[in-house]
Amino acid sequence: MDADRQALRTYDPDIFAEIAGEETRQVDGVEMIPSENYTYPEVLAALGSVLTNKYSEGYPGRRYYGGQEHTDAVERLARERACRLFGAEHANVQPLSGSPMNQAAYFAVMQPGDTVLAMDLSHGGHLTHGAPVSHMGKVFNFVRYKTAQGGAIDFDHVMKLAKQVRPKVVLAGYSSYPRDYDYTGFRKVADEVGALAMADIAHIGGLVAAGVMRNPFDAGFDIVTTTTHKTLRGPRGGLILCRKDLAKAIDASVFPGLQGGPHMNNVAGAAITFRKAAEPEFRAYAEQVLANAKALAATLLDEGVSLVTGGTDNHMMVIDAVASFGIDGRAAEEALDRIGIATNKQVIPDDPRPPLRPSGVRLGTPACTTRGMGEGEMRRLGGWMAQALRAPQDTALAERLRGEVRALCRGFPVPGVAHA
Ligand code: DSN
Repeated sequence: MDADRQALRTYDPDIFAEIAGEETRQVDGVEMIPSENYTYPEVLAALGSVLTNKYSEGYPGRRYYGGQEHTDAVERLARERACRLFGAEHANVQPLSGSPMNQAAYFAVMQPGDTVLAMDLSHGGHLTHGAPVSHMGKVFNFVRYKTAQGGAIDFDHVMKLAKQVRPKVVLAGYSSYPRDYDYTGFRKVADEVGALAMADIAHIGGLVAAGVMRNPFDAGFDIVTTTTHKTLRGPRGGLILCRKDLAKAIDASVFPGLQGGPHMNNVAGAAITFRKAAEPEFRAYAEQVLANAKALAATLLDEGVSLVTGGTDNHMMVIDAVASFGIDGRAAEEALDRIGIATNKQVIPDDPRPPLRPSGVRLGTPACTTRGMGEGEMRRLGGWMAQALRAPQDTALAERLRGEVRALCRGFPVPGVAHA
């Protein structure tokens, strides 16, 4: 054990024990929440570095505090690498996470009360895409489109809505939608009504960076936001990419508009992440994330499981647990937790059930792919999941499957965890 860990163990054994417990949980279980991943040891080192001590309000070369020679260099590297990776003209690397990132983007280009066309939450949109319970849903006028049968976007419907409500922003993006988008369709809608086209690719940022999913900038989007910790595999954080002429407004909206000092240890971690994501190994990982999702979806479909939209084109899928097993999403999440597979309950399109007891459960393959699991492991896991969900009360079965999952996990180390 290194000296810092030893010091923590001595000083605060309670917190030390919880961190050690979480390490064991991550090692012994399969992480299938599609927004989670294991970051790189190099990123963990940056997060735990002295950069966490530094206040850096402002931007490189224009700060409100002294002593910025190293933080300026870090932020410049992060911005340059992000622009290169995504083909963007400007990058703001300071948003603390996904929600502030989208809030800052909205306030950069809209006034309170302006209209945004975005995806309905139950069809896959995110809270910050105008859910009435979110602050953004109160500040801006979100009009929300739904997906058509099978999950496709009905662009005639989106166009009709846009002509009616004349949005300032047409937003493409989701946190629970297992298909890819035709960004040119959204661009056409935005052009027709003189709106900006913005994409929130928080979930698929890593897959877009690797070139295995479509990049909204290729369709001429104006603003693209992504978190840095999901498929990108970096530290928790947000990234706003945009056209050069929007850079000033975006930067002013992040700081001083919404935030104070950026977390420079995170910015350093993001810079490392963007460098990693440009390497051939990352492309191989991203291809495997998609192959694993296809294999897992095919296994579940073979088991007679009902998947929202009938399958997946990205890293995630949503099981309709009520239709498949006659249990709600919370019961399904708990049954899978008992066998060591972490997932999350999820609303499905026009779900008649409440958010804490919805009809669905959402799964994804980024984290287990980072550990090195492949299609063979997905087939085994899919079979175990179906067994567990068919008999959620069977404790002997759950115990046996828990043992199988633990044994499987032992063959796939978690990056950054030194011990098993
Ligand atoms: N919490 C993220 C997710 O799980 O999709 C989005 O904010």
